[in-house]
Amino acid sequence: MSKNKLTNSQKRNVARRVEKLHQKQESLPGELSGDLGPVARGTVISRFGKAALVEDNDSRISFKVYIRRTVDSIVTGDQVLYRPPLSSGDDARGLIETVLPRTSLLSRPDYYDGLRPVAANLSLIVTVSAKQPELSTNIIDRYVAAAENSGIPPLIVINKHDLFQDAEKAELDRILGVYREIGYETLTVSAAAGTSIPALRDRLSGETAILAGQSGVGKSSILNALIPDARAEIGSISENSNLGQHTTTGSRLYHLENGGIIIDTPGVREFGLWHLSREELTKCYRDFAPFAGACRFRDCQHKNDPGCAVREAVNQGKIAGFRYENYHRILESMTENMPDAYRIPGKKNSRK
Ligand SMILES: Nc1nc2c(ncn2[C@@H]2O[C@H](COP(=O)(O)OP(=O)(O)OP(=O)(O)O)[C@@H](O)[C@H]2O)c(=O)[nH]1
Ligand SMILES: [Mg+2]
Ligand SMILES: [Zn+2]
Repeated sequence: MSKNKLTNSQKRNVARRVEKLHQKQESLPGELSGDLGPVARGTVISRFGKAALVEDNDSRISFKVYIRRTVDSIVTGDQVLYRPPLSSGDDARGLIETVLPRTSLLSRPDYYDGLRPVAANLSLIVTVSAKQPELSTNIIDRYVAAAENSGIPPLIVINKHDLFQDAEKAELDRILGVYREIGYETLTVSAAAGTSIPALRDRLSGETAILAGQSGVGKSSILNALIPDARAEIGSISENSNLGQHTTTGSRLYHLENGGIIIDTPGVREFGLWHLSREELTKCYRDFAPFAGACRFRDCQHKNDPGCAVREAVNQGKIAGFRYENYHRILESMTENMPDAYRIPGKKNSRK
């Protein structure tokens, strides 16, 4: 994937940093100095608290590592310069020295902690939905908007195809047809029955993809179907709430035999979009673009405004009604559920 390759100037930068790090031993924490091997390039497989698991890019051997305090943030998928531990005991730890420039970053606003990076260097966001816990175009639209905003293309995957009745399959086809018409890829699979798993595996060849979606839609089940050796833990759907039980607790990167990379993530209740302004969300609605410029007013809210070309396109069937409704529902929920940090102090329902 050309997208994941470093430019020449980035390569020169990396070479310079490796050179510097080779010269500089003195700033290592006392207990680590001397126990570390030479600087090498690695991929962050997972992150836990102040430590991480890094896989060497040449040998594919994984090491537990600490993260140098000067390193800002580390997420699954990051490319790093690190030193492996020289001993092989259980307590042995290497050290991440630097994070290399990211080609892309998927972030998610956390209610308490602000915008948090989810995974780096992605080339594809696989948004997973399923009949269970709930098939919702609103949720799909949230992930599609997050993908658009981060400049990473989405692949809309519907799992648990085995659970759909024939009439429901027709409705599902209609919905997916809308997304395909806009230009998004879609794929219906069943992790349980193995349906279209080979097609998904082929599609992921050469990509760095993330499995994203609500808890219980079957992200880890899809991962295990793609890579049986992954043996990721699978949870059940609660009979009381019909929700997943947040079985996967941290993101983790896996290699496919065909060279693809896939990252399994914990399910989230709601992929928040508070960090986007109304204009930014509108830009994420690619199907609105041909019309939004033709609205009578420049600051058109695309609601009841006179001369709204977007609403007119919906009336004429040129924009799907559910996309338009989701757009407004997302906007409303963005303001309603927005953490105070994003609000203008003293002004209810207003964003900074
Ligand atoms: N019928 C059916 N059930 C499935 C399928 N894929 C997954 N499941 C079931 O869905 C439930 C949740 O699966 P997981 O793979 O743990 O879901 P997840 O998305 O990884 O959930 P979190 O890790 O909590 O985010 C389990 O009971 C699976 O057996 C499928 O294709 N068909
Ligand atoms: Mg899981
Ligand atoms: Zn308008």
